[in-house]
Amino acid sequence: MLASEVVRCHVLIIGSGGAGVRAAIEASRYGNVVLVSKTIAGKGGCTTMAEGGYNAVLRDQDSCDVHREDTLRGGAYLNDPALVEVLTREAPERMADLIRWGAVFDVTENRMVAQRPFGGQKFPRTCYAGDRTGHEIMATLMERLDGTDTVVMNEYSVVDLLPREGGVGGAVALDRRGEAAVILADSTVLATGGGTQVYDISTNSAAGTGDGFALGYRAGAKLIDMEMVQFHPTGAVYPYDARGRLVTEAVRGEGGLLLNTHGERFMERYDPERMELSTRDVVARAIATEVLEGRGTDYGGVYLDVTHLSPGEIETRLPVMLEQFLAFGVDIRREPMVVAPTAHHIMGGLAITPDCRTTVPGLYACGEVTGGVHGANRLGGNALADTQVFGKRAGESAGKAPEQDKYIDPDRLAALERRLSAYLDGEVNPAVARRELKLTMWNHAGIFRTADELNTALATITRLESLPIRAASPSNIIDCCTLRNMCTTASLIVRSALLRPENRGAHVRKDVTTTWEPATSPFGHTYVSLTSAGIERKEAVL
Ligand code: MEZ
Repeated sequence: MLASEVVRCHVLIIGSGGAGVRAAIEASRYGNVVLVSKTIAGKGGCTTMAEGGYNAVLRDQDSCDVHREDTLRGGAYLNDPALVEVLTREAPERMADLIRWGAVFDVTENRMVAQRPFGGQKFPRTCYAGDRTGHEIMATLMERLDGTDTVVMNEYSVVDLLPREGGVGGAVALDRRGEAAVILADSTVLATGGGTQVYDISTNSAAGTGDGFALGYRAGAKLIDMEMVQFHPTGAVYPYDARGRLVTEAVRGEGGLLLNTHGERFMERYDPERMELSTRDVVARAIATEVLEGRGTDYGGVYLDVTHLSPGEIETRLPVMLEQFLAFGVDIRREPMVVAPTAHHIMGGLAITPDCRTTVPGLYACGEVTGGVHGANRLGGNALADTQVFGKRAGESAGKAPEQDKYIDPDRLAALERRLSAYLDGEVNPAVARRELKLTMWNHAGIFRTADELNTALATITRLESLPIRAASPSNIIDCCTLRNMCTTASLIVRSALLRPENRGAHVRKDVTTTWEPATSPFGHTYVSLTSAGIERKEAVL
């Protein structure tokens, strides 16, 4: 099964969303690049599904300092300030790259890039292409990638990173038939995106199974703040099969109102100043509370209403929303949507430096698989900017890395082959275990948490991890590997949630009464690696 193909390159990029493709474009200036994509590159990740926008300071009345302060405040000051500084300073330059490469954003009457308000921001700085911003960005990046010599390996899933003396030297990937390729590289970039598919209800594409968190963890990297899971306030609630699908924040940015079944604009009770444009953690909790306290709809959601906007405004500014809801039998020009929180983004991840080095030599990371940029709560519109800013930086750092010996350790490969082949003799259908994992995470590690619930989740995850999972054929081995990654990601989330004894940003422990003013919390990052786990304490504050 193994090593049917051996590929050697300067830079290996794992992941083909906005961060991975941006990294590949940059790295290809320095040497030969291989990009491994679990899906068809450019089609599968979450970037293409990002609807509402990209935050960048483009007007004299706005400033990078204000963007930085909005991001830190929104992130409950858990963000790494150096990463936020980079994000906010470089987002406009990376936006300019996209425009130079042909991306078409909406413009104002005087031909400036149009910007709309998004939650938690003091200035309307979210640039957009209708409500298909990510799609426009991804199409542009893919065209640009085509102009480089990058070799794209479509529909290959990485099963493990390959160690090299004290670091990482490439990866092993399986194609759809279960045939392996060994890719040896001087430097390796993880750009695998997020993992909220570990929850029952999620906005993520099917590819969002948290592979990168698990690959990085197994390779010895340090992960921070994995408990910080963003629940997007507004996911579709019905029909059943569409549950969780993203209803963009742009709906609220364009003036959409949140109402409970009593017709109340309930955000007045939770954030009277910012109302619907409060930060996502606050709005998601508000909606969940309305539903829990009996003021939700029969479907378990609240109303999101844009019927006061003109049909023309809805048709031009929210065309995807209009089309999506028409397909569900709802005309949002005439009736409200029903929405509820949905797992959207993991704000924790691999610890990185501003030049995207992880704690493991030879391994770089960018985009959602990293932690520290968004702190305890991400502002809508900062993720697309993150992919471009840190994608470029990761590609550049990996590209500049020196050449290394590229060798295959036959013992290591033989052990991997034995582990993968064992799945063919397993007993339990991975789809059954996957279902249980997703329900467990949704029910016990969601918006509101307690230590008891988290321990229940951890016990289930530990049991699922030990099951003899079965691959019905070699092409199903990857399903078993994916389940293993999902279990690892879920376990990292839950273990980290148990480590943080405070309520902060998206992390709410109902059994913990301690709430600090975010800026003065004595706690820093939670961290988990193969060798240690804990929470940083800021002695100076204590
Ligand atoms: O940054 C995001 O998550 C985003 C823009 C999503 C959305 O609501 O459209």
